[in-house]
Amino acid sequence: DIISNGILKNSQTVEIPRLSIPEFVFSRSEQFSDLVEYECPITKRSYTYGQVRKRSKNISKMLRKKLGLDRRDTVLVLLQNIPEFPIAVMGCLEADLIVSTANCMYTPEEIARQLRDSQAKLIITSYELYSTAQKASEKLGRKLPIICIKTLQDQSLPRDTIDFEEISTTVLDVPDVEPPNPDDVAILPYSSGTTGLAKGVRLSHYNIVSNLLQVYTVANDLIGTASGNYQETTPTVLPFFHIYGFTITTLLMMLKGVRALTLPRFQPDTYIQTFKDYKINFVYVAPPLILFLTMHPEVKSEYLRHLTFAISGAAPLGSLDEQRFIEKAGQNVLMIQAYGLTETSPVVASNTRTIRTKFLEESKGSIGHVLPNTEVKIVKPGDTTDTPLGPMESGELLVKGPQVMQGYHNNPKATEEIFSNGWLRTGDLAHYNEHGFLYITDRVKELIKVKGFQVPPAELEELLRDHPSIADAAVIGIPDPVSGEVPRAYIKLKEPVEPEDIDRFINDKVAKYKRLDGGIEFVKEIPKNAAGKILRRELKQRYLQEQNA
Ligand code: 4UU
Repeated sequence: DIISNGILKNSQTVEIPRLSIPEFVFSRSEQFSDLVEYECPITKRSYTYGQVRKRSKNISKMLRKKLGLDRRDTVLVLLQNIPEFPIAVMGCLEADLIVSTANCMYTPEEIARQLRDSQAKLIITSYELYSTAQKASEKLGRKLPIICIKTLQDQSLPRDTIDFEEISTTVLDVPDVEPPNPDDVAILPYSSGTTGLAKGVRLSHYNIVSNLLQVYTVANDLIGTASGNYQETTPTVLPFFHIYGFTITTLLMMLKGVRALTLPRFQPDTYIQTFKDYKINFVYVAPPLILFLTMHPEVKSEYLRHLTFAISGAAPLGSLDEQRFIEKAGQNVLMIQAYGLTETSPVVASNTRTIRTKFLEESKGSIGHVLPNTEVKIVKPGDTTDTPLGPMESGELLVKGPQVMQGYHNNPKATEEIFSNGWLRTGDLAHYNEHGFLYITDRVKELIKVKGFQVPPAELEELLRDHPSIADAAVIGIPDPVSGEVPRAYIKLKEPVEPEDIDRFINDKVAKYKRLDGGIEFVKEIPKNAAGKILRRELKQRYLQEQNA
């Protein structure tokens, strides 16, 4: 909106209250007490706004006064998208505990690493994920208490677990837990940032409350506020453990009284059924879901007729894909792109202004304008002075704002590296036009994104180097029409081995989306610079050239 000396800002600003997440969200959602907040469309179990509020309070007291957790201890939440997920999280936050959200597709090895790194004291999981949690805890060599959630009445809880239903319905006759300080860390999701392995991202109550209000300011009129019999409905298929699902599809919805339909995982049939059974007002999705809704023959245009908007983020969506979606869903549907990072709570920019400006045509494929209270600039990669570039000049995007994380957990070196004179380096290549619309064009960081999920190449390389026949390895992301990108490995061998053997070795240890679906290539040498840094961009250039030849 406002461009001055190469720094982009929004003309609006918003005042951010010094409140914790539960204080802020619950005060806003009090008016919706009798409305359904979360509903599982498969089992039909649901909770009203009032029930969520009560249960959160009960849990907070139990965790602190009965289960012996101290203020600012960390709880690892390992859950699929179920109605109890946000209840568990709010309970922990109200108890001034730190919630480390874990990927429910992870293997026990991957969970164990996060347990160790985050120093979690307790795990909250579900009947379905209990064995992963238990194996991870075993690998840690320290038996952590586990709170378990039943998703069906007839399930019997594993021995030694604490019943979630019990801790969320027991009313302890003790004073409420004192609300967290806004600067206390609230959540600790994991992200690899611009380089290396996944790190805990320290997001405070203030960071998240800021981002909620920043997004609310520009997106408020997209969603109708519930009142009386009026309530909007959205299916929530983006995982709650990822920052996009966490801040937007769980917390932001609470401010409007939305009914969120929780889908435990993406399954084409159940997703489509949700559109048949409910009037769906809007969707928050990632590019693969836009492609699914556009291409899948079973998704009829009529299922999309109630949609007022679809917001896509977490990976690039081409303007042609935006166009095709609108053709199927109808001209009344706003196709909006948004952009963010785990490190920024997550939202930095969104194209919600499209509706109110005449620049619709010029904003195709754009992530829109920067949010209120946020500044961004584009700088030449490698320019240590961070001098802002002008319109249409391509460079790395830097961000400043109240939603920017405090830093990485127990990792001052990585924290120092990602900040530059108070600005966060996104590792994304971008430019803006004369109207202040931002475009993300490429990634200069190592990160690979498969269907919007993070795959840190360093993690796969480390695993590969553990294979007895492998001397060295490099991993890059190559383009894929369905997933956006897929990982591809370049391997220097010590002794002959079949690629299938390497695949098996990796597949046992990582979540499915991290598998080497882009193939394996054996090489004589891994290209590195003088400092020993892998030249991943060189490998990628080479790969793309070979494809074009
Ligand atoms: C091109 O993916 C996210 C957060 C996404 C998000 C959340 C709320 C988007 C919109 C929204 O409203 O976080 P991470 O940490 O998993 O991945 C961050 C990286 C970015 O650095 C960028 O490379 O994901 C990529 N990315 C995008 N790329 C995120 N959004 C976009 C986008 N276009 N719209």
